Amino acid sequence: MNIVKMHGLGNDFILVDHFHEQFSNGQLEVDYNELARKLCHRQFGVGGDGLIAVLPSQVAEARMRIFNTDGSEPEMCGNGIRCFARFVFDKGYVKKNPFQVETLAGILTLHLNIVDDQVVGVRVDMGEPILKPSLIPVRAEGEPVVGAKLSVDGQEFEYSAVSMGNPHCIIFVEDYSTLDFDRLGPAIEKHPDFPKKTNVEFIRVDSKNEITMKVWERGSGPTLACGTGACASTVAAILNDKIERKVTVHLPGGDLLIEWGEDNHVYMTGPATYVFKATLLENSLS
Ligand code: ZDP
Repeated sequence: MNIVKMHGLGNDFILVDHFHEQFSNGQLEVDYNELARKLCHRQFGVGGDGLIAVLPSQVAEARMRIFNTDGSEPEMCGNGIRCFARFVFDKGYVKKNPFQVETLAGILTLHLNIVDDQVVGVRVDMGEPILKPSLIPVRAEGEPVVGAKLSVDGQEFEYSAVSMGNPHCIIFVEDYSTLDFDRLGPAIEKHPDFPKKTNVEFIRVDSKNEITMKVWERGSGPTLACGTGACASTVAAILNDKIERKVTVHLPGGDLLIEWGEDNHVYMTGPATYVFKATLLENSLS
């Protein structure tokens, strides 16, 4: 099996190219959940924050499926879809620009920024944020969910909840040095108020156009960046009247440009980088 390793701001993915694979009964017989668990492992596998399956689509130019390191399948992945876009374009599977990609969060439109035949960045129309509690999903009153209360091990936190196809719990912090990230991240991820679990973002507002974010991802733990998380955090900070509609989000792995447009769509712009391509040996994962 051939794989390609890519990353978006240090959020790293293993891409498995099944664009031209033969389907039986319309279904490809690959256990991606199992493959993700094995390949993403940083000691026993290749290492990655997620596995991306590159697939053909009936309704868009290509279809992306994304899997977390624990094998679960989220609806969407912001950093992953930029890597996916660069890959399918460079492979010649997609010749249009902009073009559309099918995901579990719907069909998204992507625009490649090409300089000297090279994809130097991707702008993704991430669609409209989902603010209805039952759809995020979160057990909370009111819409949007802003300033809601969460009790974790007897400690109370105020949070905002936003879905970008996948759920996010956003908490404002002023000082990261006093944040018990490794304990709170997994505790909030699995908090019963989030029936499908949640990604957790701790954000600091630096100015009207700048926020800093530290993320604990559902199903993958701490990562260097999260595209959907940066979008959800921007929306949450705007709903809390803390920032303007176009901001730079500083993540441990670098910066993303996020804009919540007047058309209610969230736009994310950032890089997609190759690391290597490789062939897995037949007995390598048994
Ligand atoms: O929702 C989830 O379970 C996430 N772990 C999916 C991955 C999100 C990602 N970090 C992103 O950039 O949006 C890849």
